Amino acid sequence: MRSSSLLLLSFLVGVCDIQGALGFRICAFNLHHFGDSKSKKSDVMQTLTRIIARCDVCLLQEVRDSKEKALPQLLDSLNRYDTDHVYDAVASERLGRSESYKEQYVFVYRTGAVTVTGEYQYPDDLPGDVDAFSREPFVVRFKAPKTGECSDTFPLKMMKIMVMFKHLSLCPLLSSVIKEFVLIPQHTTPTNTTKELDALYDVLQRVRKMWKTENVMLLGDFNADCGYLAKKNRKHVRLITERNLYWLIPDKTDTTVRAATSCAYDRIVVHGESFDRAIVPSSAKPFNFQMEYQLTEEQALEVSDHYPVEVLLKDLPKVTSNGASSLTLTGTQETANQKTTQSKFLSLFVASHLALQMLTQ
Ligand SMILES: [Ca+2]
Repeated sequence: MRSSSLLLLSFLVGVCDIQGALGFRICAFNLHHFGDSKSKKSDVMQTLTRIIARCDVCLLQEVRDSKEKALPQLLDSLNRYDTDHVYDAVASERLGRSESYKEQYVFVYRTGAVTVTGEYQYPDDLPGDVDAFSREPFVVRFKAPKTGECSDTFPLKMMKIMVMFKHLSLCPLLSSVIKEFVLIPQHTTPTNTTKELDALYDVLQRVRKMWKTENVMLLGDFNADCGYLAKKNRKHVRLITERNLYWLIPDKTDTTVRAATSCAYDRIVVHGESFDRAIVPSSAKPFNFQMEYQLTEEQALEVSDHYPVEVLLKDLPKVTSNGASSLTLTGTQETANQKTTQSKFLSLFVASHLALQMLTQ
């Protein structure tokens, strides 16, 4: 392959990495007793809205909305705050062994970015291990049509026009992106963390088999650190020991708001190499909303005692409906200008490469 071709190829891969860095954001947030009283605090609701509006899909935990008013209010607030997107939610039943204490799992998502293609409330009926969980995973399958389109996308279409790549499919280079994935949420019971984390492995196997998919992410407040998950017990947790599982939030991470504590309670784990490849490298991290929004510790604790954790999936540039070479991605508002700049840069590069071809022929 000629050097100009290699240059173009490396540029293309580079561009895809840049685009990936803009990404599709999945978040998990323990809202710490989210219900009626929290929904009446307007500053808290405003901060929650700003946090959740950063995400294409956001798992909420500790939703204790017995009056069923707080969640609709939060959705309303999101849709008023971010008019570029429409937010909807899918929620589990109220889960828990005790009648007096129950929580819901809720997935808030942008309707333009994903569609829900399946829901499965894990029945916790595994023979020999019935009732392993206090809050059984509410598993949801999502289709994200805007991630991972490989054919007829810009710049691929342009590349096909070019002599050098007429017979070369570039799709394998972009195989790290995925279109459909499953999220398994879990908020473990602190006193039963080891057991519940291990049992998540059984949930994973059942979901893989049931939906014939490898693209599964497990996420939530696993309480997977400090006093709740002793180092000596980790060898008993298949979610840690089994192969093909990637823990994206490292053990040294602090997902707690209190300055006095540092524990990696909240985690994101992906199953399978292809899903792992679809992750933007080093993008998994807590979102320190206290620092970001310049809150005092007290103000931040009003919102939650946890930071959300988040991760970016790579996605691809596309031709817009008006045929222009601008890029349409599922990222957030603040990245829009970057995308346009990159698009112009890419157009310029392709044009100059074509000119070079003509001159050298
Ligand atoms: Ca149970």
